[in-house]
Amino acid sequence: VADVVCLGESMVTFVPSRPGRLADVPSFARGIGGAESNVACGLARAGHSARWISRVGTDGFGEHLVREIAATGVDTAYVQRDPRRPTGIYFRTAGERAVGAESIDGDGAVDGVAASEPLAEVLYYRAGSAAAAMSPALIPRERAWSGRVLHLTGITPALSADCRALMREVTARAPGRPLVSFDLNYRVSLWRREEEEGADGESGPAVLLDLARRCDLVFVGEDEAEAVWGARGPEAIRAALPEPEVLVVKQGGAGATAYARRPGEDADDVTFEPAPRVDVVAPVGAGDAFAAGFLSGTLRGLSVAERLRHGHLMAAAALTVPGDLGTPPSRAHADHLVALDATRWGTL
Ligand code: KDG
Repeated sequence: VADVVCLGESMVTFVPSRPGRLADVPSFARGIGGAESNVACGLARAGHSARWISRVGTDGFGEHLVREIAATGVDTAYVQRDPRRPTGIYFRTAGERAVGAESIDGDGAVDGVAASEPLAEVLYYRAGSAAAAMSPALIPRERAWSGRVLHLTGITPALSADCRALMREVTARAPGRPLVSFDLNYRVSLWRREEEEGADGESGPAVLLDLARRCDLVFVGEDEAEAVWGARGPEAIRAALPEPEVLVVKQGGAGATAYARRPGEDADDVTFEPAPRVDVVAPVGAGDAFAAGFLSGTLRGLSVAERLRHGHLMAAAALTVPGDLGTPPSRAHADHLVALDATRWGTL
């Protein structure tokens, strides 16, 4: 039994080899991306057994993805290969905020962004990918669930009607199901396409709310919750989403607030932990690293405050590199820092 099973699409990522707009840069460096595999890699690097379940094409990009993810220690034995569909890819720049055809950090809004602040452009080429064909027939349910935690995100239901059916199946409440963790990851342009062209015309906000309500642990960014549900601030978000036992609201550079229902009661314990100061290189992957840190703390039975600090620590490692995956501190160093308040960490 794996500690954590992560299910979702990963893509080969192309990041400009020198700063600039997609329109201008002449060449790109290849990396890997995918919210759920990022979480699996973070957990594997933190010493947990992690499995990633997905589909890739039989092309070289699929081979590269599986090889790179397996190299971090993740079990990739259940990744399916599809000879008829390609592996998804995407191009992005490394700005502070996402904007353009596709948004990586939720709403893609440019309002309020200072002219000097660099903007990220994101272009996905993933429609019709091998992973978009994930469906309830993907793998036998008992194998998918042979973990203590099943981690999912709101990207998968934005890929296709089949993916939405799969998400509903794996989040159905059934005896003996693992702890189901869900990171909202609202990708507005994927939903726009699905809402316009999807077979069922389902709306992103409604699908995401329904799915989040079926999960035990939910991560949401304050900005994205406002963009998707119009809920402003942690209290309003908790009021809109009272079902999960634990709700974590990420508040950017300020920190994160966790609502954890007291066993047998209707009331929550509310814990805020400030984020450490970091010199941000690229924000992509930080949310995934945060989830990996929080999940690692959950698996190790740490307090909610310590889980949040572990999340911040892993996020800081991802924020300070251009790619999705940072190098987290050693277990001993992490344990030392997690025992302290982030205000005593200094700049990471
Ligand atoms: O969280 C980082 C991911 O957004 C990135 O790796 C790409 O999975 C991705 C997506 O669908 O946006």
